[in-house]
Amino acid sequence: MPDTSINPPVLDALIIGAGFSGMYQLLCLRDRLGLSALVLEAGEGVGGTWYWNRYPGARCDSESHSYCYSFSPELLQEWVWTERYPEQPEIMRYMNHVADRFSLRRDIRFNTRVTGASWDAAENLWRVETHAGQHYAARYLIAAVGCLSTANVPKIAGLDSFEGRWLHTGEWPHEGVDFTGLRVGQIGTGSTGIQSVPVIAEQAGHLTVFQRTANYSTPARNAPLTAEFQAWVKANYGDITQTMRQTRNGHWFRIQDRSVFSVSEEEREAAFERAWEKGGLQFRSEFGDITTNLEANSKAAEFIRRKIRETVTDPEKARLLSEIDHPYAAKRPPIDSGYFEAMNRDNVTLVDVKANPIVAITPTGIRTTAAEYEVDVIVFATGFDAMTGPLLRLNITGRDGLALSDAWAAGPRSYLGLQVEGFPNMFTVTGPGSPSVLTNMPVAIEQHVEWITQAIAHLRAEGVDRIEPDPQAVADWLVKVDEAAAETLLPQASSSWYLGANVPGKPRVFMPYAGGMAKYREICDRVAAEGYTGFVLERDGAAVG
Ligand code: N01
Repeated sequence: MPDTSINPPVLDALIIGAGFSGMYQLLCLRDRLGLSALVLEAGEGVGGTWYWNRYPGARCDSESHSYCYSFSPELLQEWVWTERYPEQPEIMRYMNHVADRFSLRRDIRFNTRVTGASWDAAENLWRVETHAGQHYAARYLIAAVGCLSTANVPKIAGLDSFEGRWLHTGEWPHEGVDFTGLRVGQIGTGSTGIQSVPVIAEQAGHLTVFQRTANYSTPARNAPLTAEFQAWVKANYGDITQTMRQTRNGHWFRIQDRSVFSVSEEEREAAFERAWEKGGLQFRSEFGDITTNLEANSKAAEFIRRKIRETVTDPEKARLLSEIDHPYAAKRPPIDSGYFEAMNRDNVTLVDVKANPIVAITPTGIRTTAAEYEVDVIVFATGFDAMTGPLLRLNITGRDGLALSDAWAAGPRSYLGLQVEGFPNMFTVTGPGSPSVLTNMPVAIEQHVEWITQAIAHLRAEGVDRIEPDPQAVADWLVKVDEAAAETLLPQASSSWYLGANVPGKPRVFMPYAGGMAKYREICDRVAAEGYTGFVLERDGAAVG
């Protein structure tokens, strides 16, 4: 029950998180709607996921000119990206620039971790508590906590007994870590692990990589941006932004319509080769059916496996790295800067923990069913309790004392990934059920933030005091999310975090909406244009409209 004995001033909106989502949500509600809005942020600074993910090699897999806000033409013109893929410090400089340029800091409370939020039905407001015992109250609660902000440290017996140091990539120390001469054990070979291996290997005395599931990766081909490209981007931002809003996954490149089987074997090979040389996530855009047709996918998959085998000189390492148990891009495809090449270093060992699982951390290392590996440092590149984890740890209680953890006991349920039944006036930015992690995130974030802003403006204009999804709309949307996933190969990767498979005990539900960003935008726009169909709007306890 909310503590109604404490009565802080009632704000129009409380936003949790000062990453890409929370910063833009603040700007929209405060500067465009003129509302009183405040952001509560656990970190000392802005940046969200990028604030915490400072691990060696941390770099964005989206290209820099597309991994930014598009709402301000002036900002697009004045900010200059220096590399094809921005490194974490460059993204942080950008986020800090945005915070200063739009005077956001004055309405962000840093070092403030939300520990509870509950709906006060009598007053129609959200009451929020922080780790320091502060109380806040607001008409609207907006969870802008990101999808990948709850570190997943596997519960391995003996971790407490480890005498060395252990770290998770998603909670990396700000002062950095000096691996010089040390024996490092890295667990995990997802997008993060694939980025960190080459950098740690350069510094460490020895790096032992513990691989559970082998992963496809294509070369990033990062490079400084030329003045010519920078000028081209500035001159064409209008078109680039337009394309990003129209494409399935919010990137600036289009996925070609043609089938893998519409060209001869030689042409296909040449196309894959060109894409490999070009580098980046664009590899999957060469043909339209790579992500939907298993046979078409197998052509791309085999090409990548062959490249791995050609790059990695040790036959056993090459086998372990290229025996991949899922279709290409059925898990989020990593891109790398020398991952497979790093495997050729004398100081890098690869351990197959699918065949011989890790059973314990000992005081001096990591023990599998086959052997013990002595290490000084353990790096957990083991990912996140993705999508639901960041929301569940807020301890949210909705209508009639319903805890979000109970509402989602069998998996996340939402309407459009924007609202949860039983949680009036609460919005989630890029929540489960929205395209979110399947897209270039800033595109998904801007769409959600703008939709929420427009919805709140509508509610205020119409004197509506509650909005909540209709149960039938939630049930129908869940079916649509399932159907959209089933039209792709995404559910076929049994170890995917999209399915919650990386966290023991987490319900296996395909969480993001795979129907594409452009289609999703259309659906959301239609819902708003038709008077917020699928939502229940109430004024003084009676349904409106
Ligand atoms: O996490 P992951 P990540 N024992 O969950 C392994 C985004 N990202 O941090 O596959 C042994 O993908 C696990 O094995 P398995 C991007 O969306 C973006 O790498 O579960 N191993 C896997 O190998 C990405 O998808 C950028 O069998 C264990 C690894 O740890 C998402 O973040 C850059 C284990 C975890 O891989 C998450 O990537 C980097 C255990 N107990 C990341 N538990 C950008 O460019 C887990 N693993 C924006």
